[in-house]
Amino acid sequence: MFKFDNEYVEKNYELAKKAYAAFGVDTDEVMKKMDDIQLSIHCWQGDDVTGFETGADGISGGGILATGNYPGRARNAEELRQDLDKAFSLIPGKHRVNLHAIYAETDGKYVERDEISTEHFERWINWAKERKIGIDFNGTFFSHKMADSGYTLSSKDSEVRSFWLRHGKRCRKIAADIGKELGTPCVINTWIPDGSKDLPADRMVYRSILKDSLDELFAEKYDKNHMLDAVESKLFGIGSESYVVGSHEFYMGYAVKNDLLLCLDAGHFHPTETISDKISSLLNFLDEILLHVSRGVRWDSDHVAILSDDLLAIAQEVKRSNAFNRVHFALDYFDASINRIAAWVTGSRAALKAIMIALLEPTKLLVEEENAGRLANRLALMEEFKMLPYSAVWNKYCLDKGVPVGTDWLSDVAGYEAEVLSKRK
Ligand code: RNT
Ligand code: ZN
Repeated sequence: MFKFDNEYVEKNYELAKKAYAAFGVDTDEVMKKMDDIQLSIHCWQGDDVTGFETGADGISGGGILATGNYPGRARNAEELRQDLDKAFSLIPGKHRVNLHAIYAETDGKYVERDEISTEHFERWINWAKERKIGIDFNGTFFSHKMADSGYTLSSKDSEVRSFWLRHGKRCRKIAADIGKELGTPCVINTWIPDGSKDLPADRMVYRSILKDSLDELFAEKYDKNHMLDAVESKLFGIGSESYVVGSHEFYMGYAVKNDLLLCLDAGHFHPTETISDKISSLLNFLDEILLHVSRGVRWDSDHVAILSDDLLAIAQEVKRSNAFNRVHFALDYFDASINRIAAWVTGSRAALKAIMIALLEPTKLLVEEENAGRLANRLALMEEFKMLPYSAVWNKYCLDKGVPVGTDWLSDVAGYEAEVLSKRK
């Protein structure tokens, strides 16, 4: 495989620096800005969204599905943290980890979801403290017998609904504790699978129930320095093809009215609909938003993120709106058919590359052409900027951060697979 030597990387960088300077962009500055970018890296890629509850055997239902049986899935929290450490060592920068309630550590004891508390996340908190990284959180409203009807917080069954309300409230308290302990607000995202395979006769009733449930769930106010609430919509899932209670319009209305973060998952819209154009609209009404960086492929909303036009457009919109301090980039995908560390690294590096390319864009020049009405020039410059030597800046950034350049990290993953993953039965 092609291997970059350091001299090649340095020389290329010097040339790239000149090319960007010609358009008024300081590449050293951009690399400094990259240090402030913290992705929220989802723990659930490491074990196919299984979690550690006693008796758990992978996600079932709930509109999401991890397919594949590549060997080496993390079977417990120790293994998952070890795998995350490996992935983090191959991704430039310092990033957060995103947990789900099912990653509670209960030492072999079955603790019902409406009874979990911060103590079950103590080891995660200590691990994050040692690494000086933040943690984000999610209630888990799927893969559970109380979710088998297809409805949770919007259920007509008050027993089901109150169970999930107790779970959600516990999760918010855990998130607030985590944020306080770590000194960085914990973003807690609420996604529920509620919906229907076939046409509902009464779409209104579930949405009214969900609204009431959310009012109760979010009634308790927490310090925003400790915890930030987000709500995530979806268009359809497996088994909820005809109707999803928490649709985009539903949650957009709810978030705006109640001053929450809205979570936009790139895989949760019509196949030809992208989320990039939504960012500047939402930021006129919301302080902050959460993104789930993912890739929809046909019916699946959760393929490994890649440096696609869509992802680049998202990063450009955030850059052009000068909103990196208001937009949280979280990853959300799960592929069980390939090496899971490689899946983390590929997706994380893709997100960072997109952000770096956006930061390197000579946006000022585009806006000048736009303001002067020279729209042909604006288009021509946009085309030209696609060819700027961002890869040389990216390689230099990786080198400076002490992570492998190019695809050198693949041999690290192969070594880890041989030594660690392949021994897991
Ligand atoms: C599901 C949502 C949700 C989940 C994670 C595991 O469609 O995207 O964000 O993927 O919570
Ligand atoms: Zn998501």
